[in-house]
Amino acid sequence: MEKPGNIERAYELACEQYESVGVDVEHAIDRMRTVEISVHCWQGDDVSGFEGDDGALGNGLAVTGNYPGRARTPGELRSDLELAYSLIPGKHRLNLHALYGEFNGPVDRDAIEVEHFQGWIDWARQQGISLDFNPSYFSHPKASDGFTLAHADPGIRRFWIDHGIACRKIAAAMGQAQGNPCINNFWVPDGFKDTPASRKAPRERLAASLDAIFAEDLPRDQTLDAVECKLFGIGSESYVVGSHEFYMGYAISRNKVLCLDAGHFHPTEVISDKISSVLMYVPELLLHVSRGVRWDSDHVVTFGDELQAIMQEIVRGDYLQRVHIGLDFFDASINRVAAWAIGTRNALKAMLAALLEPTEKLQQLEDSGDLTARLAIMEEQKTMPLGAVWNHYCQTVGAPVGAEWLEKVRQYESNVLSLRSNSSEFV
Ligand code: RNT
Ligand code: ZN
Repeated sequence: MEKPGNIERAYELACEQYESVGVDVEHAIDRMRTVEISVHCWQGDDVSGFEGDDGALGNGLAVTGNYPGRARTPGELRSDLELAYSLIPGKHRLNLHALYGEFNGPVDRDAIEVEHFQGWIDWARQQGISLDFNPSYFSHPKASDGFTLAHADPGIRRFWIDHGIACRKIAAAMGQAQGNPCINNFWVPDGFKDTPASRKAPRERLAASLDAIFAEDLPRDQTLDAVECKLFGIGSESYVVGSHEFYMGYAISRNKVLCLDAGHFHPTEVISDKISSVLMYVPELLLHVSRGVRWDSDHVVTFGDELQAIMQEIVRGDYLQRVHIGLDFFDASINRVAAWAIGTRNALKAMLAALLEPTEKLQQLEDSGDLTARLAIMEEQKTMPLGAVWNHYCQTVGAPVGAEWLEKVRQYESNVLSLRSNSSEFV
């Protein structure tokens, strides 16, 4: 464990080094304090939710691993989240899915109401955090053939339209309670395993269904609708109705937030390059920061090139107010609280690295045509003492420094998680 005095000494030296390249560390830290990450609830229980049916995950979502200790109740999930938040510097949001409501008895998705989320709203207020939301268009008998809002059957479409409408009301109530907009993200799995005879008809139906859901204008200070595209999924390899082009056009024409998930494109395609393009035309972006390994595998976010590039783009483009940063990964092969801590700390560390860049200087060099210096400084930046500033930041906001947090997870595992029965059916 680092000695507190050493952390401060290292920080002072780091400040001098950053200052020598024109970076004001205190200013970077002030900006860092305003960054809120929307932590996804579904890492805690393998996207199971609390509908009480223990149904297998479907619609192309796959969680692998059988690490013991999955949260089985709202109380367990909250307790796990409280530990995770205590390991992450700063105040962050919680991203809930509709299937995480507290239902006393069966309530179908088209009938969910604010009351089913009152426990979450109260808990969030008590924790001082804000909520984001997602309708759940998967793991349901009416989604079992792979289609929901784009289904050929109008009755099934109606059911899912009503789910979307119900979710918007819940999101608006959350936003009203917390005093800032709850981002309500629509991802639908609809697609075909094999070659469609009509790529057109399902897209027309999806647009019409979404228009029906969004028919009522809700106050933008309470909730913002986001739409998430995808290239392909397991079981929808040949065609996904809600492709990038589909939702890009939809978001622009309907003034919606566009959601870009880092795992939803071709493996060599990166969302960092898309941010400044789509923000030319859509008001705001939601990111699902994730990590695909060969495919949309939702691995825990690591401190890799693309994560750093995403945060650099947000800072370089001065988009901190227009980009909502959410996480989307689920790994059941490691301790789930540790997964949250690792992924969220990495996202924040990458944000700090971006804020510690001499952005203006780099952009001036670029404008003056000095591309040699641009590359030289970008490369020097990679070995600047980010870790010293990160440790200082964690310490000043009362979060664990270095791998200290792992010890807390281990204690919790032996005192709490290991006592839970291993009900995960995914191996
Ligand atoms: C699926 C999408 C979607 C989900 C969550 C659970 O491919 O990424 O965002 O992961 O809604
Ligand atoms: Zn996603």
